[in-house]
Amino acid sequence: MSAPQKMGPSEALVETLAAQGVTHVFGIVGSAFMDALDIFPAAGIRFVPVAHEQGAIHMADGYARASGRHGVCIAQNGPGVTNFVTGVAAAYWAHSPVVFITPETGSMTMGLGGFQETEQLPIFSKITRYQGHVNNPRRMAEIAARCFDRAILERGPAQLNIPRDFFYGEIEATITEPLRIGQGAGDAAALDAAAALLAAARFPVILAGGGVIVAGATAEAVALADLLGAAVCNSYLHNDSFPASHALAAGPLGYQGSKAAMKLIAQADVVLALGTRLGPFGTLPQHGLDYWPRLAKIIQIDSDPLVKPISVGIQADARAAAAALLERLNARTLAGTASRAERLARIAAEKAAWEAELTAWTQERDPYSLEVAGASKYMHPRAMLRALEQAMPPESMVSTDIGNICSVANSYLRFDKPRSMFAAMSFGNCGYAFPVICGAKVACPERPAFAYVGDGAWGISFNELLTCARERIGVTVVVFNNGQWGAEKKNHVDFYSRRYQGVNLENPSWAAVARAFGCEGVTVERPADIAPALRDAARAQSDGKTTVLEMMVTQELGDPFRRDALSKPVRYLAKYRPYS
Ligand SMILES: Cc1ncc(C[n+]2csc(CCOP(=O)(O)OP(=O)(O)O)c2C)c(N)n1
Ligand SMILES: [Mg+2]
Repeated sequence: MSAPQKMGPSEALVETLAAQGVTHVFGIVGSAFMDALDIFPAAGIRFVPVAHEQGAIHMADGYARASGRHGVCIAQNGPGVTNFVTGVAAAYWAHSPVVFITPETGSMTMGLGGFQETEQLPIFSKITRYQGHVNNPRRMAEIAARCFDRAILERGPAQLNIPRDFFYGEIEATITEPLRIGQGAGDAAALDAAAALLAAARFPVILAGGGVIVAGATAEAVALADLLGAAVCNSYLHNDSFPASHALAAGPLGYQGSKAAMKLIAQADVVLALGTRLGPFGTLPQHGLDYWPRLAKIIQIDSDPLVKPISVGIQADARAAAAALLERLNARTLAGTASRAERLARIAAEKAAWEAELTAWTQERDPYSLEVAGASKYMHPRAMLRALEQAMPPESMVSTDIGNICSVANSYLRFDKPRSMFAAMSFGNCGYAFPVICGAKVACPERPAFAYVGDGAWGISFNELLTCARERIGVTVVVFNNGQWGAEKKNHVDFYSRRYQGVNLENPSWAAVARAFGCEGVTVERPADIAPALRDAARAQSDGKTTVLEMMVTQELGDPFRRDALSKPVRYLAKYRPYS
């Protein structure tokens, strides 16, 4: 902690950012925070100007998810700040430690309905882990530091709200060191009970979630799996929670996940859910498999409140808890040892079967898909996704958007390193993937970076090509051009007798659009052209050049996400009867 010193509130803010290790702040310039912005360079902070504030908050999210450090963004009071809303909600459900700084209308005019005024705390109250409001300029450093500390501690977004006149003046401020409080391994008695269950297990399975990534618990998860001879499933959209090349890695559960993972967890007598809140969408039946083992003992280790019925709950840091379990299990005889060889053979067989099925599954076979693909000269999405998987350079980071093809991609995304996959998580907003990968690339410039985006979602987000070109951020965007909002069209096909409304897209050449922005743009029509195009695009990244690979694909569609959430339409009024 520094001794109290005379400074301006802007200096107190910027000194706090520097003390918290901030090197990048995403945003759009605005008069409200110019006094602080002016001194960013002197504090070693690069301001990354973006095209839209939603891009800034998503970039901060991607930066945080890739680096494990804070992602930070700032905007003009009023409209700049309200443009953050969707991105804050997305970061909330992705458990990203972003700090978004929201200068507010001046304290002397607040409530008078002045220019760019809106109450900025209520808007974010349900999508933040912490909200700090600077109610007096003398508290700038204290409240700013608390936002940073709480974002890490509570694993989610923190808002720092500052009336714009409070950037000015003379104060005495103390700059504090970051406060990092370990969560520890959890309750000792619960750990004993968990160890007893695992020691008695005949068919233990580990479910590795996002908490493994956040806590840096990969090594402990691998050691536990090896000791127990347990298959390891990834929780939904966390395909980077366990090394995919490990013999015990079974792949992801959930929508468009791995049948091997689902068939294996269905056999479990004990599940160790490590670093996952067991959210409701993560274990929905898939591929016709209702795989969740209701009779199994469930041990859940997570820092979040618990969702599913469980046998033993441990609120803890995944790494510390896994280490504590290892210590206990190392000292015990494991009942599962007797059947270890047979279990490993079963795991290998299920994986091989799923791999063979995926290889053969080059296109969708439902009547709609056969009809539209038969008339098309373009690529089958699955064949394209397989080719992308095979061409993906090592150490790559991939962000995925919301859409049918992005969802099907789940089966074809494998990672050996944590902090590699950045899916739009439970908030599920189209337009997430591209700005998020830009932020991830800024955090990890040496890693190849790819965004998977449907053509509809691309329409929401392509404005950030401006940022890539202007700031020389080199990423590769793989745009799936199927000429439709496919995921929603699937519902029209399945439930509304193909009465299409607002789902067909007329696209420009997205490759030409990219070139007009000063980026590279390549149209790909054949799977054989994917590997060379991806290689060139990845190479261009090191020159700070972004490439859009426009994938021309058929309109076929994979299984929908929320079959459970729709019903066949029922109409009572005569004029609407044809619509049933
Ligand atoms: C911001 C936002 N608007 C609307 C939706 C509803 N929605 C979910 S998936 C989807 C279609 C996505 O289409 P596209 O990006 O082209 O991918 P495709 O399904 O064709 O692969 C839409 C509109 C959403 N999730 N987010
Ligand atoms: Mg589409």
